[in-house]
Amino acid sequence: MAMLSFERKYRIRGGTLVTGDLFDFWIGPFYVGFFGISGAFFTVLGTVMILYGAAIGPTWNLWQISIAPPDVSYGLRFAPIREGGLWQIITVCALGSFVSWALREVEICRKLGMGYHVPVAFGFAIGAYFTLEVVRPVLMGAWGHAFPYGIYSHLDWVSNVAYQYLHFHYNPWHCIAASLFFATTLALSLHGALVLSATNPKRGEEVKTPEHEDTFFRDFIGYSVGTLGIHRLGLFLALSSVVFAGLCIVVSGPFWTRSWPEWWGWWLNMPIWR
Ligand code: UQ2
Repeated sequence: MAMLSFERKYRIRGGTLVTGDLFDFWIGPFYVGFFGISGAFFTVLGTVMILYGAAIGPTWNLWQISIAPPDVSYGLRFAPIREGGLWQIITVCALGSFVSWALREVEICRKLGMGYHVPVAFGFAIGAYFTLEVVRPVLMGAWGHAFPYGIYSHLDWVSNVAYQYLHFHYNPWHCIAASLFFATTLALSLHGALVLSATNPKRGEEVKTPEHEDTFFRDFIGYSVGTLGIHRLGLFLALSSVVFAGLCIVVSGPFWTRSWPEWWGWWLNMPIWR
Protein backbone atom coordinates (compact mmCIF):
# COMPACT_ATOMS: atom_id res chain seq x y z
CA MET A 1 0.00 0.00 0.00
CA ALA A 2 2.25 2.75 -1.28
CA MET A 3 -0.60 5.25 -0.93
CA LEU A 4 -0.59 5.02 2.86
CA SER A 5 2.28 7.50 3.40
CA PHE A 6 0.52 9.98 1.14
CA GLU A 7 -2.85 9.39 2.78
CA ARG A 8 -1.47 9.92 6.28
CA LYS A 9 -0.80 13.55 5.38
CA TYR A 10 -4.48 14.06 4.44
CA ARG A 11 -6.02 11.86 7.13
CA ILE A 12 -6.57 14.84 9.40
CA ARG A 13 -9.70 16.49 10.75
CA GLY A 14 -11.45 19.25 8.82
CA GLY A 15 -13.34 19.92 5.61
CA THR A 16 -16.66 18.57 6.90
CA LEU A 17 -19.86 20.31 5.80
CA VAL A 18 -21.90 19.56 8.96
CA THR A 19 -21.50 18.33 12.58
CA GLY A 20 -17.89 19.55 12.88
CA ASP A 21 -15.53 16.72 13.86
CA LEU A 22 -18.24 14.50 15.45
CA PHE A 23 -18.15 11.84 12.70
CA ASP A 24 -14.82 12.98 11.22
CA PHE A 25 -13.04 9.60 11.31
CA TRP A 26 -12.22 6.52 9.22
CA ILE A 27 -13.21 2.87 9.61
CA GLY A 28 -10.34 0.97 8.05
CA PRO A 29 -9.81 2.54 4.61
CA PHE A 30 -13.29 4.17 4.51
CA TYR A 31 -14.03 7.76 5.48
CA VAL A 32 -17.22 7.90 7.60
CA GLY A 33 -18.41 11.48 8.26
CA PHE A 34 -22.03 12.52 8.92
CA PHE A 35 -22.99 11.45 5.39
CA GLY A 36 -21.46 8.02 5.86
CA ILE A 37 -23.82 7.56 8.81
CA SER A 38 -26.87 9.03 7.01
CA GLY A 39 -26.02 7.05 3.86
CA ALA A 40 -25.77 3.77 5.77
CA PHE A 41 -29.07 4.59 7.56
CA PHE A 42 -31.02 5.19 4.32
CA THR A 43 -29.36 2.25 2.54
CA VAL A 44 -30.18 -0.23 5.33
CA LEU A 45 -33.76 1.11 5.78
CA GLY A 46 -34.39 1.11 2.01
CA THR A 47 -32.98 -2.39 1.58
CA VAL A 48 -35.09 -3.72 4.48
CA MET A 49 -38.18 -2.13 2.88
CA ILE A 50 -37.37 -3.79 -0.46
CA LEU A 51 -36.96 -7.17 1.29
CA TYR A 52 -40.27 -6.59 3.14
CA GLY A 53 -41.95 -5.71 -0.17
CA ALA A 54 -40.57 -8.91 -1.72
CA ALA A 55 -41.75 -10.92 1.33
CA ILE A 56 -45.37 -9.68 1.07
CA GLY A 57 -45.29 -10.03 -2.73
CA PRO A 58 -46.32 -13.04 -4.84
CA THR A 59 -42.85 -14.30 -5.80
CA TRP A 60 -39.23 -14.79 -4.72
CA ASN A 61 -38.15 -15.14 -8.35
CA LEU A 62 -35.43 -12.47 -8.51
CA TRP A 63 -36.44 -11.40 -12.02
CA GLN A 64 -40.14 -11.01 -11.12
CA ILE A 65 -39.95 -9.28 -7.72
CA SER A 66 -41.44 -5.79 -8.12
CA ILE A 67 -42.44 -2.95 -5.81
CA ALA A 68 -44.83 -0.66 -7.71
CA PRO A 69 -45.73 3.00 -7.08
CA PRO A 70 -49.34 3.81 -6.02
CA ASP A 71 -52.14 3.65 -8.60
CA VAL A 72 -52.64 6.97 -10.43
CA SER A 73 -55.98 7.32 -8.56
CA TYR A 74 -53.96 8.19 -5.42
CA GLY A 75 -52.59 11.26 -7.21
CA LEU A 76 -49.72 12.76 -5.23
CA ARG A 77 -51.05 11.61 -1.83
CA PHE A 78 -49.50 9.12 0.59
CA ALA A 79 -50.67 5.58 -0.19
CA PRO A 80 -51.17 2.63 2.20
CA ILE A 81 -48.02 0.51 2.66
CA ARG A 82 -49.24 -2.35 0.45
CA GLU A 83 -50.73 0.03 -2.16
CA GLY A 84 -47.53 1.87 -3.09
CA GLY A 85 -46.66 3.35 0.29
CA LEU A 86 -43.67 1.02 0.41
CA TRP A 87 -42.54 2.40 -2.96
CA GLN A 88 -42.83 5.93 -1.55
CA ILE A 89 -40.69 5.09 1.51
CA ILE A 90 -38.12 3.30 -0.67
CA THR A 91 -37.93 6.33 -3.01
CA VAL A 92 -37.23 8.67 -0.06
CA CYS A 93 -34.54 6.22 1.19
CA ALA A 94 -32.97 6.00 -2.28
CA LEU A 95 -32.74 9.79 -2.61
CA GLY A 96 -31.45 10.12 0.97
CA SER A 97 -28.83 7.49 0.22
CA PHE A 98 -27.75 8.96 -3.16
CA VAL A 99 -27.49 12.53 -1.78
CA SER A 100 -25.55 11.27 1.27
CA TRP A 101 -23.13 9.47 -1.06
CA ALA A 102 -22.62 12.67 -3.11
CA LEU A 103 -22.07 14.83 -0.01
CA ARG A 104 -19.61 12.28 1.43
CA GLU A 105 -17.70 12.64 -1.86
CA VAL A 106 -17.77 16.44 -1.37
CA GLU A 107 -16.29 16.14 2.14
CA ILE A 108 -13.50 13.86 0.86
CA CYS A 109 -12.78 16.36 -1.98
CA ARG A 110 -12.54 19.16 0.60
CA LYS A 111 -10.12 17.16 2.77
CA LEU A 112 -7.91 16.54 -0.25
CA GLY A 113 -8.24 20.09 -1.63
CA MET A 114 -9.58 18.67 -4.90
CA GLY A 115 -12.22 20.01 -7.29
CA TYR A 116 -15.83 18.83 -6.95
CA HIS A 117 -16.00 17.20 -10.42
CA VAL A 118 -16.82 13.69 -9.13
CA PRO A 119 -19.74 14.67 -6.84
CA VAL A 120 -21.02 17.13 -9.48
CA ALA A 121 -20.96 14.37 -12.13
CA PHE A 122 -22.75 11.98 -9.74
CA GLY A 123 -25.22 14.80 -9.09
CA PHE A 124 -26.25 14.62 -12.76
CA ALA A 125 -27.07 10.92 -12.32
CA ILE A 126 -29.09 11.70 -9.18
CA GLY A 127 -30.84 14.41 -11.21
CA ALA A 128 -31.84 11.85 -13.86
CA TYR A 129 -33.33 9.54 -11.20
CA PHE A 130 -35.07 12.52 -9.53
CA THR A 131 -36.50 13.60 -12.91
CA LEU A 132 -37.98 10.13 -13.59
CA GLU A 133 -39.30 9.39 -10.09
CA VAL A 134 -40.27 12.84 -8.77
CA VAL A 135 -40.28 15.71 -11.30
CA ARG A 136 -42.25 13.98 -14.09
CA PRO A 137 -44.78 12.23 -11.78
CA VAL A 138 -45.37 15.57 -9.94
CA LEU A 139 -45.84 17.43 -13.24
CA MET A 140 -48.30 14.70 -14.34
CA GLY A 141 -50.13 14.76 -11.00
CA ALA A 142 -49.61 11.18 -9.78
CA TRP A 143 -46.85 8.99 -8.30
CA GLY A 144 -48.33 6.23 -10.46
CA HIS A 145 -46.39 7.66 -13.42
CA ALA A 146 -43.05 6.73 -11.79
CA PHE A 147 -41.30 3.45 -12.59
CA PRO A 148 -41.56 0.36 -10.33
CA TYR A 149 -38.61 -1.21 -8.47
CA GLY A 150 -38.06 -4.56 -10.13
CA ILE A 151 -35.72 -6.00 -12.73
CA TYR A 152 -38.29 -6.97 -15.41
CA SER A 153 -40.99 -4.56 -14.20
CA HIS A 154 -38.85 -1.47 -14.79
CA LEU A 155 -37.97 -2.75 -18.27
CA ASP A 156 -41.70 -3.26 -18.97
CA TRP A 157 -42.33 0.30 -17.74
CA VAL A 158 -39.75 1.68 -20.20
CA SER A 159 -41.27 -0.35 -23.06
CA ASN A 160 -44.87 0.64 -22.20
CA VAL A 161 -44.09 4.34 -21.79
CA ALA A 162 -42.18 4.31 -25.08
CA TYR A 163 -45.14 2.76 -26.93
CA GLN A 164 -47.54 5.32 -25.38
CA TYR A 165 -45.75 7.81 -27.67
CA LEU A 166 -45.99 5.37 -30.61
CA HIS A 167 -42.28 5.46 -31.53
CA PHE A 168 -40.00 7.00 -28.91
CA HIS A 169 -37.00 7.16 -31.25
CA TYR A 170 -38.69 10.12 -32.98
CA ASN A 171 -38.36 12.15 -29.72
CA PRO A 172 -35.72 14.75 -30.73
CA TRP A 173 -34.25 14.98 -27.20
CA HIS A 174 -33.99 11.19 -27.14
CA CYS A 175 -32.10 11.40 -30.47
CA ILE A 176 -29.65 13.93 -29.00
CA ALA A 177 -29.20 11.91 -25.78
CA ALA A 178 -28.50 8.71 -27.75
CA SER A 179 -26.06 10.51 -30.08
CA LEU A 180 -24.19 11.99 -27.10
CA PHE A 181 -24.11 8.54 -25.46
CA PHE A 182 -22.58 7.02 -28.62
CA ALA A 183 -20.11 9.94 -28.83
CA THR A 184 -19.15 9.24 -25.18
CA THR A 185 -18.36 5.59 -25.98
CA LEU A 186 -16.39 6.69 -29.06
CA ALA A 187 -14.36 9.20 -27.01
CA LEU A 188 -13.66 6.65 -24.24
CA SER A 189 -12.67 3.90 -26.67
CA LEU A 190 -10.35 6.30 -28.56
CA HIS A 191 -8.87 7.49 -25.27
CA GLY A 192 -8.49 4.01 -23.74
CA ALA A 193 -6.95 2.64 -26.91
CA LEU A 194 -4.60 5.63 -27.33
CA VAL A 195 -3.34 5.54 -23.73
CA LEU A 196 -2.76 1.77 -23.80
CA SER A 197 -1.03 2.01 -27.19
CA ALA A 198 1.45 4.51 -25.73
CA THR A 199 1.92 3.22 -22.19
CA ASN A 200 1.65 -0.58 -22.48
CA PRO A 201 4.52 -1.53 -24.78
CA LYS A 202 5.83 -5.01 -25.52
CA ARG A 203 8.52 -6.43 -23.21
CA GLY A 204 11.79 -4.55 -23.73
CA GLU A 205 10.18 -1.60 -25.56
CA GLU A 206 9.93 1.95 -24.23
CA VAL A 207 6.81 3.64 -22.88
CA LYS A 208 5.86 6.51 -25.23
CA THR A 209 5.06 10.11 -24.21
CA PRO A 210 1.93 12.30 -24.48
CA GLU A 211 3.67 13.95 -27.47
CA HIS A 212 3.36 10.60 -29.25
CA GLU A 213 -0.38 10.60 -28.47
CA ASP A 214 -0.78 14.18 -29.81
CA THR A 215 1.27 13.30 -32.90
CA PHE A 216 -0.82 10.21 -33.66
CA PHE A 217 -4.02 12.28 -33.88
CA ARG A 218 -2.34 15.22 -35.67
CA ASP A 219 -1.02 12.83 -38.33
CA PHE A 220 -4.34 10.98 -38.44
CA ILE A 221 -7.01 13.76 -38.48
CA GLY A 222 -4.91 16.97 -38.24
CA TYR A 223 -6.10 17.67 -34.70
CA SER A 224 -5.43 16.58 -31.15
CA VAL A 225 -7.81 17.64 -28.41
CA GLY A 226 -5.01 17.18 -25.86
CA THR A 227 -4.43 15.04 -22.79
CA LEU A 228 -6.47 17.28 -20.48
CA GLY A 229 -8.94 18.12 -23.25
CA ILE A 230 -10.01 14.51 -23.85
CA HIS A 231 -11.06 14.24 -20.19
CA ARG A 232 -12.97 17.54 -20.37
CA LEU A 233 -14.62 16.35 -23.60
CA GLY A 234 -15.50 12.94 -22.12
CA LEU A 235 -17.09 14.44 -19.01
CA PHE A 236 -18.94 17.03 -21.11
CA LEU A 237 -20.30 14.40 -23.52
CA ALA A 238 -21.36 12.05 -20.71
CA LEU A 239 -23.08 14.74 -18.62
CA SER A 240 -24.77 16.23 -21.72
CA SER A 241 -26.12 12.77 -22.58
CA VAL A 242 -27.65 12.50 -19.09
CA VAL A 243 -29.18 16.00 -19.35
CA PHE A 244 -30.83 15.24 -22.69
CA ALA A 245 -31.99 11.83 -21.44
CA GLY A 246 -33.72 13.61 -18.57
CA LEU A 247 -35.19 16.22 -20.94
CA CYS A 248 -36.49 13.57 -23.36
CA ILE A 249 -38.56 11.85 -20.67
CA VAL A 250 -39.71 14.99 -18.81
CA VAL A 251 -41.13 16.51 -22.01
CA SER A 252 -42.98 13.20 -22.72
CA GLY A 253 -46.27 13.64 -20.90
CA PRO A 254 -45.99 17.00 -19.17
CA PHE A 255 -45.28 18.91 -22.41
CA TRP A 256 -46.05 16.53 -25.30
CA THR A 257 -48.89 13.99 -25.13
CA ARG A 258 -49.27 12.89 -28.77
CA SER A 259 -47.09 10.45 -30.69
CA TRP A 260 -43.48 11.52 -31.20
CA PRO A 261 -43.59 10.96 -35.01
CA GLU A 262 -46.34 13.64 -35.06
CA TRP A 263 -43.96 16.14 -33.45
CA TRP A 264 -42.12 16.34 -36.79
CA GLY A 265 -45.27 17.81 -38.37
CA TRP A 266 -43.71 21.25 -37.93
CA TRP A 267 -41.13 20.20 -40.55
CA LEU A 268 -43.65 18.61 -42.93
CA ASN A 269 -45.94 21.66 -42.59
CA MET A 270 -43.23 24.21 -43.47
CA PRO A 271 -44.44 26.59 -46.21
CA ILE A 272 -41.30 25.91 -48.29
CA TRP A 273 -42.82 22.59 -49.46
CA ARG A 274 -45.84 24.33 -51.05
C1 UQ2 B 1 -6.39 13.24 -28.19
C2 UQ2 B 1 -5.60 13.15 -26.97
C3 UQ2 B 1 -5.84 12.15 -26.06
C4 UQ2 B 1 -6.87 11.16 -26.33
C5 UQ2 B 1 -7.64 11.25 -27.58
C6 UQ2 B 1 -7.41 12.28 -28.48
C7 UQ2 B 1 -3.31 13.63 -26.83
C8 UQ2 B 1 -4.43 11.03 -24.46
C9 UQ2 B 1 -8.69 10.20 -27.79
C10 UQ2 B 1 -8.19 12.39 -29.77
C11 UQ2 B 1 -9.61 12.90 -29.60
C12 UQ2 B 1 -10.22 13.77 -30.46
C13 UQ2 B 1 -9.55 14.32 -31.64
C14 UQ2 B 1 -11.65 14.19 -30.18
C15 UQ2 B 1 -12.64 13.22 -30.76
C16 UQ2 B 1 -14.02 13.78 -30.65
C17 UQ2 B 1 -15.15 13.06 -30.34
C18 UQ2 B 1 -16.45 13.78 -30.22
C19 UQ2 B 1 -15.11 11.59 -30.04
O1 UQ2 B 1 -6.17 14.14 -28.98
O2 UQ2 B 1 -4.63 14.06 -26.74
O3 UQ2 B 1 -5.14 12.16 -24.88
O4 UQ2 B 1 -7.05 10.24 -25.54
